[in-house]
Amino acid sequence: MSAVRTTCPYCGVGCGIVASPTGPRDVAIKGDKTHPANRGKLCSKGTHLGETVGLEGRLLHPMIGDSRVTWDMALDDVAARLADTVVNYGPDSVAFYVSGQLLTEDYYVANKLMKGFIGSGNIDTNSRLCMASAVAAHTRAFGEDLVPCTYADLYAADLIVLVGSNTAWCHPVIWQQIEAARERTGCKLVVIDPRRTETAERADLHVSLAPDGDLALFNALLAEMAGRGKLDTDYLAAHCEVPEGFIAGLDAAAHGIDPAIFDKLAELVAAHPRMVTVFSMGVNQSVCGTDKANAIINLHLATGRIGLPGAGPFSMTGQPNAMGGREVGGLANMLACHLGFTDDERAAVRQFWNAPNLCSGPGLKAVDMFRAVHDGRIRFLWIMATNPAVSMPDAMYVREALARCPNVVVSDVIADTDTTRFAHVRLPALAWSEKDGTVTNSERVISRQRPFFLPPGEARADWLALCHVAQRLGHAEAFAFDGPAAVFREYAAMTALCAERGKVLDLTGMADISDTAYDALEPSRWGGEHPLRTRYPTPSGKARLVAVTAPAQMPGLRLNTGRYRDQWHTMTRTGLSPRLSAHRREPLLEVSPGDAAVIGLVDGGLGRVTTPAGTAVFRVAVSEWQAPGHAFVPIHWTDAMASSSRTGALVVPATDPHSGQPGFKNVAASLTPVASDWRAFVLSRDPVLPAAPYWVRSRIVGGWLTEVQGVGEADLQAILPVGRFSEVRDAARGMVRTAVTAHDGALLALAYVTRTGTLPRRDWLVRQFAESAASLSEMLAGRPARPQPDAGPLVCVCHDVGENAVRAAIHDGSDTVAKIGAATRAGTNCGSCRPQIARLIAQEQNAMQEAAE
Ligand SMILES: Nc1nc2c(c(=O)[nH]1)N[C@H]1C(S)=C(S)[C@@H](COP(=O)(O)OP(=O)(O)OC[C@H]3O[C@@H](n4cnc5c(=O)[nH]c(N)nc54)[C@H](O)[C@@H]3O)O[C@H]1N2
Ligand SMILES: Nc1nc2c(c(=O)[nH]1)N[C@H]1C(S)=C(S)[C@@H](COP(=O)(O)OP(=O)(O)OC[C@H]3O[C@@H](n4cnc5c(=O)[nH]c(N)nc54)[C@H](O)[C@@H]3O)O[C@H]1N2
Ligand code: SF4
Ligand SMILES: [Mo]
Repeated sequence: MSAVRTTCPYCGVGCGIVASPTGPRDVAIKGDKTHPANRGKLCSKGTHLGETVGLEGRLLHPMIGDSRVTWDMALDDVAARLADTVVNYGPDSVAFYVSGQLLTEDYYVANKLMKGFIGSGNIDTNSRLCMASAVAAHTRAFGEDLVPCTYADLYAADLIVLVGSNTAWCHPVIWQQIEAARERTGCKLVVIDPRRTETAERADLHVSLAPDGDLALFNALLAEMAGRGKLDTDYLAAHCEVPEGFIAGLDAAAHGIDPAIFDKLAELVAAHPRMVTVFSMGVNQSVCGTDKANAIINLHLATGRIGLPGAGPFSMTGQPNAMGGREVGGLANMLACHLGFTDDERAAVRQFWNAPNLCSGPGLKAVDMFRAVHDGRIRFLWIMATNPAVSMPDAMYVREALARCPNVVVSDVIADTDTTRFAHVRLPALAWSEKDGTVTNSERVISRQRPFFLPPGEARADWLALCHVAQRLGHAEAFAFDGPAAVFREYAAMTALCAERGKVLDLTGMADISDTAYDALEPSRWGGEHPLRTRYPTPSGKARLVAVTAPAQMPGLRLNTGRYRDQWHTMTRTGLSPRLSAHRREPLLEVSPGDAAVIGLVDGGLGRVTTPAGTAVFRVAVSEWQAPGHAFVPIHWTDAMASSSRTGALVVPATDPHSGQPGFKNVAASLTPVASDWRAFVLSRDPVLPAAPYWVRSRIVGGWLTEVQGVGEADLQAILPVGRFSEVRDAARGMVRTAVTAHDGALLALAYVTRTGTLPRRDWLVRQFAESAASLSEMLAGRPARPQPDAGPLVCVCHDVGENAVRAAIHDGSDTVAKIGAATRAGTNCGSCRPQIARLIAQEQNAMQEAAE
């Protein structure tokens, strides 16, 4: 098969990819130079997609319980469960919980089935956990869920303010383009984040603030701009509704941060009218997330910094198709296509769909939906393309809810996830590389995801499984789509209902697109470059400033949660990649040195986090980058990958009153050290399951690396594979090292235990294990017999360059990231490690300077 142009399945940047299959499940991945989102660039996750498209762990057949069944049996069963539940308990006793990782076509069909034909508003999506506050803020300010910017604005701006966004890790291609713009134009960069991140480290100004301090900060900034005469009074008068006394009521002193930092920020903002404010989860995931987003939008409206090249508030989307889901109406509080639930809108939708049972109003939002499952109001739940047993707040409660629910259907690509464990029926979905449809990225560009592998086993498109159930429920005609293009045509035609009501979402130009034209569809943006400047889709035609009040600061230690550069969510895909797993092999509890000292946490030890919702254990990393009073843990680890490092178990289900979005980033917590008697790690071909209180596993070439820590006797023998055991012991230090080989001498496993000593270097052993290069005695020694150059911890995953090579190049005179790239190749492919290289340069230069003094 020749090269196929498709779109990356990870983040909302929506990078174009050229995929060239090289075997039945092998593919070479390149950035698509013609795609407007990335112009050929890819980050580490996109670059290494090839390592995640194998069939390992795939769900290949429909399953009822543990029995493989035919699609017909599974679909009959799902339809019967759904129909029975509706007959006995009414339409609101069933629900769909879907995902921003579905295609627009999947989403459209799911929404149509639930809201139009089953007759309940109970379809919500994991975008509730992600974008709901931005959606609510857009709707309050603009009258429609509209992102008023495009990536081009980032290159036209003189000042970029990143609020609650670790762009270098989470939207890396945007980050690379921001860095390029800074080099070209000298554009200034501000990062507002309680933590110092690799993004914050590279900024002209890092504003560290209290959790949820953004509201006070942006209100104060607006007052300060008013005081400095920087408001655009003409724009305000002509195009905005301003609440009585709003601006006069703001306090320029109540910003809650160091006054010198505030002054610097105010100077930058005052001096640069071409300003883009990018915001993501540090804003949205908060019990005041909608207000925070409106505080940002208020500043832009009042200074007229919107709808012009290089100016606007820019909500960056998380998932590849969170935007598509918002467009078709996948949130419980939208009806369809940017339409709400007024009589007029409902009548229009009823007519368009010819819907017999149009729902009467909004359904339950995610957190409330799982509450209703828990208390038995919802008795049928179909989960698609999301892993709520991990990613929902108060995940233990969510698990209880799933365990109690009499009918759980899960559509996934993976057979065994923390969520599929609760499923009565599992339906095998098509994965990226097989799926066929469209997604919309952060800048409203619709792109095609195209298949380049045949569906494995009996996997089927999600939209098709939905149609087959709809047909069994008696709605054959309304769900007779013969392909994704047919679904897309209907959706595009339906946007006429928005356009007729003065809204911007309008795809009617594509309502008649032929199958061939759909197949060949080039990336296309709806709404144009700047849909909002002089006319807003509100009744008055004006934008609305919204008066928002800063919350009181919460006392005590606060837990913040977020992402790592090379892992995606619950690791069902990135966790398969040895290269991506090398960046962070364990989930870290990051705490400030002061807090660590007081609590007794030591760097490299274990720490327990306890919140009102639950508890989890992580490896401690004492870090100057954490502000005192804040701790940070990653969201990615599940029960499939670790003994007890699930962050979802820690988050309380408090939500924003406007958006229903949970406050994932500001949770009261206490920390305690965890003592252990011994520490170990195991390299094995197949996963091992230690009976120890702490273990974490990660992918390596040719197997798994499992870190283990425990109390009492260290008995790892029982979990090692059957074979010939070779052993080295040192009783004094409680050291045991074991190698297990097969009869033909092939290495099966290595295990290293110590009670008081140190363990050998993992990275060297991981390489030997992959290549079976070193001798058995060298491996038991944990080092080569004759010393060899040591690469050190991996920096560049693409070109396999270690820290020591980078440091050596710095000593040889390479003093910029570009020069390091020329000398070592590090950072020259995906560029995700460039912030890390910059930090190594600064470190080495400091060290050299100190040595010279
Ligand atoms: N590598 C990687 N990339 C991803 C993803 C992934 O899983 N892995 N997921 C994708 C998805 S779905 C999403 S939603 C995006 C998320 O992308 P981001 O929003 O960039 O990611 P997070 O790490 O969740 O949070 C961003 C930052 O918010 C900060 N923050 C916490 N509280 C506050 C606060 O009160 N105020 C401010 N100003 N900042 C605060 C955190 O310290 C953190 O550094 O990433 C997308 N891209
Ligand atoms: N504590 C804390 N929790 C968080 C967050 C946080 O910052 N802190 N962030 C929240 C955010 S922003 C998000 S977006 C969520 C993400 O959380 P989830 O949506 O739960 O995360 P994923 O791991 O992406 O789950 C996607 C699932 O869908 C499957 N899948 C992939 N493609 C397809 C497909 O085409 N069809 C089907 N049927 N299945 C598919 C995958 O195998 C996987 O099991 O987590 C949220 N939870
Ligand atoms: S920035 Fe990375 S993860 Fe996001 S779409 Fe592009 S390649 Fe994929
Ligand atoms: Mo997200």
